[in-house]
Amino acid sequence: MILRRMFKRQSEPDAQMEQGLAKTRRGVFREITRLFDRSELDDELFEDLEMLLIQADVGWDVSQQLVAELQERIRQDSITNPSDAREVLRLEMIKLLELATRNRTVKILQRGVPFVILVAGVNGTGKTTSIAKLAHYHQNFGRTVLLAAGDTFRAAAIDQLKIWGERTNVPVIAHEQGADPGAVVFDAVTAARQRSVDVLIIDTAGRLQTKHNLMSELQKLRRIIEKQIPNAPQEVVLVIDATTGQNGLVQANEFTKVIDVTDIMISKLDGTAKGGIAFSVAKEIGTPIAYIGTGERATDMAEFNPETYVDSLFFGEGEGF
Ligand SMILES: Nc1nc2c(ncn2[C@@H]2O[C@H](COP(=O)(O)OP(=O)(O)O)[C@@H](O)[C@H]2O)c(=O)[nH]1
Ligand SMILES: [Mg+2]
Repeated sequence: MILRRMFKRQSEPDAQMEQGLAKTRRGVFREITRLFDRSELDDELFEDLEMLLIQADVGWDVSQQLVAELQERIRQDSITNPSDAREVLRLEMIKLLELATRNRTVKILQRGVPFVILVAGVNGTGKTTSIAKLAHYHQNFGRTVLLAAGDTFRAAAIDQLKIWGERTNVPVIAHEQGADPGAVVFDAVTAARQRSVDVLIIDTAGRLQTKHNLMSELQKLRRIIEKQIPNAPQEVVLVIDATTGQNGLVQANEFTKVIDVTDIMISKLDGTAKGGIAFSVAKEIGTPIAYIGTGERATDMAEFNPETYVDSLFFGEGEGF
């Protein structure tokens, strides 16, 4: 096959994704696109590409794999033009991310039957903010939402969720600081059923110092939810902070070992010039990436789409080629 298509955007632009990835696009990914402005596909180009991918947080193994696949395709298709090679890379990157989305189950929400979302992740990754985003997201579909302040460690954490509740006009079930998170969750599930709420979103604590306790706590919360609503929680969202790079990945793995994470939200993509973390998440964790967080407001979120994501890394409004 000869690639005639020039490197150009194929996907529909997504304003949220594009804006959120501006830093990344102007960072390492700009250098990656520039690599292919060279006149020749020589070894140096592939070495530089691998180095830049690693710098972009794509991860050592995944970067090597991408470059190897690119070289293989170039050989097979007898590609000599760098801009054609760039298009092959683009397609390889999309394919890799599709690995992470193809096994996402389509979830059906039933009016009046609480769809329960349990949100987990290391402290500071952006759980509470992501909950506000998810609340806003479901409100846009006309769904009623209820929040549960399951992170009872700090009073500030409870207050923060309450503030988001006020801002997004969503009621919050909360107990005092230090209360048993299980009791909060029990009350919240009961309230959600009584009020026939469409979506219940549960905040959780994320202290790593007490890893064992933290994980057994999450398992306990899950059992409390299940007892009242069969098949719930229908969604367990793990929040991964894009700015923590490969470290975040290691922590994420701990969670996926213990609770059945159904969906990943990559937060703070606006705060990094790298953005490659999605590729390592796709390859190393395998849990579907469902959402991305691109800022501190409730509206700063997008549904994850591999093609739009890759194109947002390379193109932007008035940018690209
Ligand atoms: N720039 C940016 N900041 C974020 C994003 N998500 C969360 N934050 C910030 O990260 C910090 C920690 O967020 P928080 O929701 O409290 O994390 P939690 O401890 O996991 O609940 C706060 O200052 C948030 O405003 C995001 O997508 N982009
Ligand atoms: Mg929090």
